Amino acid sequence: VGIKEAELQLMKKAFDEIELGASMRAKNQEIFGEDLTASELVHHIVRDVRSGGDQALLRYTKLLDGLDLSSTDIMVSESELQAAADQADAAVLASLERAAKNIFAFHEEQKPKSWMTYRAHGSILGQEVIPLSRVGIYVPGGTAAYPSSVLMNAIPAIVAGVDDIIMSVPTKGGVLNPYVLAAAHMLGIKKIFRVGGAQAIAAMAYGTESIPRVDKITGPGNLFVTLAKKEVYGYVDIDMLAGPSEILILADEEASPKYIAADMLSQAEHDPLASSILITDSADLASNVRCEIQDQLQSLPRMETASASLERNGRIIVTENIQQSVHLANYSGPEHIELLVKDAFHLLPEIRCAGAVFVGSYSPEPLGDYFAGPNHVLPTGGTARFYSVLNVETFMKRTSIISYTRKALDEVSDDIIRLAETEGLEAHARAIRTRRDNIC
Ligand code: HSO
Ligand code: ZN
Repeated sequence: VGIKEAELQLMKKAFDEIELGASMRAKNQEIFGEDLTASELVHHIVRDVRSGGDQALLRYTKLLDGLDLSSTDIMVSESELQAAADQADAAVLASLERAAKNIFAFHEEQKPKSWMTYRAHGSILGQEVIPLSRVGIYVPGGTAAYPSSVLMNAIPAIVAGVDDIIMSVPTKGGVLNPYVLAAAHMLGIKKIFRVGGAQAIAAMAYGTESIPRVDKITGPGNLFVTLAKKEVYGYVDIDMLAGPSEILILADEEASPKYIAADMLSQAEHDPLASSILITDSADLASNVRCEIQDQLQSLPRMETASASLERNGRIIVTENIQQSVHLANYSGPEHIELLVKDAFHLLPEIRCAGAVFVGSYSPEPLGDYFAGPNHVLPTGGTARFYSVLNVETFMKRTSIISYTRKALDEVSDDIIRLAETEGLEAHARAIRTRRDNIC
């Protein structure tokens, strides 16, 4: 399709290939006295927090984040939460509230129902959908401390009916982003722990003296957080393994280069590892977008991050026709895809692999990031092949219900006995036979 395999591979960032940065390597040496890979380092941290509890958690928080906490200040106090809410700009709070309202409304629609159905001879089969008891939301720190992500993670959990939602947030110097706290306060989340990284994931997975053990951990994080989620998976559930953010724009000659450039930059400003790709069958559009990006980039406050990201993972790909564009888009399986083509809804059924689809010129990605209602925690790195967007069911599990009457069981007894005997499981066969033959 006119594009090299190597180029496509660039779109797919495999975590295993991400090297430990130099400063992390030095820290690594300092802590363990050996040159560990990122996964090995995370393995040590998780193991130590599992066995050492708070003490190990505090030790790693000091070593890796430079934050000297005592057990008593791991949890954010009630007064700190209240103070953040009181100091927050009223207009920002009002916008957060309007966003929350839309997010609640959208997720309410998703709520799965338990059901029961009658089968032959009065037997009943069903499925119960049960909320998880306690979940842990990881909110990244640094420049990625997003209050919008607090809403996106917590609201589906609230709608699902989770009893206890806890949150962990890494902090620079112990100070939390006030809007992250204000968003949590708005939703009634009270247990917020100022720890982050692999050690926080381990603490939520196994529990420590200060942090209760959860059933599931959700929310994006850096490489170490992601590797830690992978490490604890199976002992707790996780939502997904998330990587840097991505946008893929599929456009034809009628699309606006200004809109496209703006949307690509909106993704590029997240992270030097973020990726922004335009696929179009119009060479004219491609070159106009290129100029527009240069123009718009100059005045961007986060120019440095955005240009690093574009240089590394920015692509403009010209195809021969729209079918090729669709093929490539599906192959890449992006986190976000924008369809900026005439008759975009016509194309929609052909998009088989993407976290979220934004249809038409007036549905730019930030609309979904903040406000429309659908979730912004989405599969990345091509994992839209098998992961879904975070949703209400992420916070629920299904249990089957089986209730047969005597007559119903009698009717199928011979089949079950035959199958049990075929598997060499005589006790199974007898459990049926005692009932069939009415031996009490
Ligand atoms: N685009 C990000 C979400 C986000 N954007 C939060 C702004 N704030 C990943 O989907
Ligand atoms: Zn965003």
